[in-house]
Amino acid sequence: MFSNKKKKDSQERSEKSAVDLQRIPEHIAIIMDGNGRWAQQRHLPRVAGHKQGMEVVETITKAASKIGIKVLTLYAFSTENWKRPLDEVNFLMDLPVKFFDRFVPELIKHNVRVNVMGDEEQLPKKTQEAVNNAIEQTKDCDGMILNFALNYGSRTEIIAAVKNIATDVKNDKVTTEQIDEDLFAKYLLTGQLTPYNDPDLLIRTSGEQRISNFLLWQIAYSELVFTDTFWPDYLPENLYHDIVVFQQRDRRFGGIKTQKGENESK
Ligand code: V07
Repeated sequence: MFSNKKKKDSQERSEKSAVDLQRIPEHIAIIMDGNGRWAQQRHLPRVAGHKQGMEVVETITKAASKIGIKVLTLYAFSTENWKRPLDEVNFLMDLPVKFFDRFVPELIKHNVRVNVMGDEEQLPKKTQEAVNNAIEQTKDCDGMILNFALNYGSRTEIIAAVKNIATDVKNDKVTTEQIDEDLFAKYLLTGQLTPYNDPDLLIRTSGEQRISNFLLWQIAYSELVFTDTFWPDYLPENLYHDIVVFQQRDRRFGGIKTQKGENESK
């Protein structure tokens, strides 16, 4: 008879062994949905789901870094989330502070570098400080990048890129002829992630099948995986499973697939 722990460990091992370590997605992005519903199901306040969700960020970060992911982008707070009740917003704004105290030493041990993309200016001072400290203290880590989308919205990101390009054209730093996909990508917030700007795999938890203004430009060729699991229940074995789903798909980019499953053209 299996104990729960043993059963969990063996599920984790079997999902992990199904992963082809030669074809790990380099950049995974996750919409961490379902924290509120997870809590409501347990008759807990919504914020209990966010708290548990933060623990899961830690576990999944370690699992992702161990199997060789280069960038893990997590949608932590969207520009729409300000519309939530004030109590909930306040709690959310405290999470980077809690995260910093609890997890930054662990991240350094795992050689993980923190990056944040989104409008930082609108965040409370204490949140900005926690974020900047996390970035600063992990800046020499050269393993996986843990990239938080915080107060992020993709349309705003695209408009900002357009404005910055327009300014650079006006100041003769860029010519209109030079504007192409590669140049445009450098002006997006993911420009800092080069050469891993675009996610290979986008996962959304909790059953919703929408993009919700996340990385609109960058997911042009991404595989999309929607899973019913709520984010606070998401375990390393779920991540390995979703990577296997990714590996089983044909990634053709409109080109011709070769026998080895490599792309002949992008
Ligand atoms: C947040 C926990 C995860 C579930 C989804 C929403 C709630 C980690 C951070 C964070 C962000 C920046 C940073 C360090 C940590 C975070 C918010 C919400 C607003 F530098 N988790 N988490 N930020 N949740």
